[in-house]
Amino acid sequence: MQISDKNNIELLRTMKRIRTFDETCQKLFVAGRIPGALHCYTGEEAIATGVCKVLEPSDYILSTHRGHGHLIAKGGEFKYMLAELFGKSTGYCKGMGGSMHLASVKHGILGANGIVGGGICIAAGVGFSIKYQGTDQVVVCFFGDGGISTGFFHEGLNLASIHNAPVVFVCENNLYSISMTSKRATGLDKLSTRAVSYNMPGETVDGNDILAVYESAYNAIERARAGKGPTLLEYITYRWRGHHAGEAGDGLFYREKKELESWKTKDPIRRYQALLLKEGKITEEKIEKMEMDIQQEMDDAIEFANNSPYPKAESIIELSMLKKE
Ligand SMILES: Cc1ncc(C[n+]2csc(CCOP(=O)(O)OP(=O)(O)O)c2C)c(N)n1
Ligand SMILES: [Mg+2]
Repeated sequence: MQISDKNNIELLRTMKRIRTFDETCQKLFVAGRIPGALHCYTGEEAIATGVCKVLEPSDYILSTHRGHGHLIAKGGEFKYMLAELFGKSTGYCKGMGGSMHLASVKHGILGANGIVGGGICIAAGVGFSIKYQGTDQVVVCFFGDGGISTGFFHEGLNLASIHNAPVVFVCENNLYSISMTSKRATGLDKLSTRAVSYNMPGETVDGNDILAVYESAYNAIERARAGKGPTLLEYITYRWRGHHAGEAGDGLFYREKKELESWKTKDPIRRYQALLLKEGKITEEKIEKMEMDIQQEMDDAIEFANNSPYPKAESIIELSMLKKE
């Protein structure tokens, strides 16, 4: 599949922005700056980047507890995201959502979700609503391998299928739900085979290969947009950090160091960067400038979040249904 030079660079930039944001958040969490729980996406950046690159601004996504990458790829800005993580009133949810409940409707980001698989049935509903309203939008639902054995998965895929709804189900199989391997939890070699039960196409793709992600997502999203119904995509990947930022030792008490090290050699960012350099589509100087700009964006976001006020107690009423106009 042919991707323009501009988009090639954008794919690299987005993956690097996601990595910088989450690796910085990991440090800020350890330093006690981020309340609540935090789940880093490091190692999985190609999935959010490749899938969201295909989407239009008016399309929707539903995200997970490990959702910062999805938000960044769909247009979320560092400073409002970080302010939300700090619990500040300038955050996307006025500081009341935090990492696992980030949402920004104007970007089509209908919410991260602390409930495993919690976005799947919502996505079926969003897909039905798109169809009912007759627009050509698409909704992408991200969930982990843990989400594939929830009731939501079976209900949501069934509903999306019988309504021929424009939904793309994206299973990020990072091989573990906390410490449980996906193989042990499902007995399956390929989780995408579950698509057969719901009469939709299913595909398993290397989730660390940005071009393979982009191409598979492109086909599924265009299919949904053309009114041909939902697809289940499984992307194989690996998280470099522990299940959550507070987990000691990057999860090495339930997985082997050599397994982690071998996945680090399949780093989606280094892999793509090497390809672009080899093909002469980018130079070392441009990469250095890109990294400096991203670091500046991160530093500005930290300053913005630090200097932002906490929400006032009354603001909870402004957000709630109880508020009388
Ligand atoms: C319904 C539900 N069950 C259990 C949990 C506790 N929990 C939080 S994250 C998680 C594992 C999720 O694994 P996966 O879906 O593979 O996503 P990953 O963390 O690997 O990205 C579990 C069991 C939860 N949040 N919601
Ligand atoms: Mg998982």
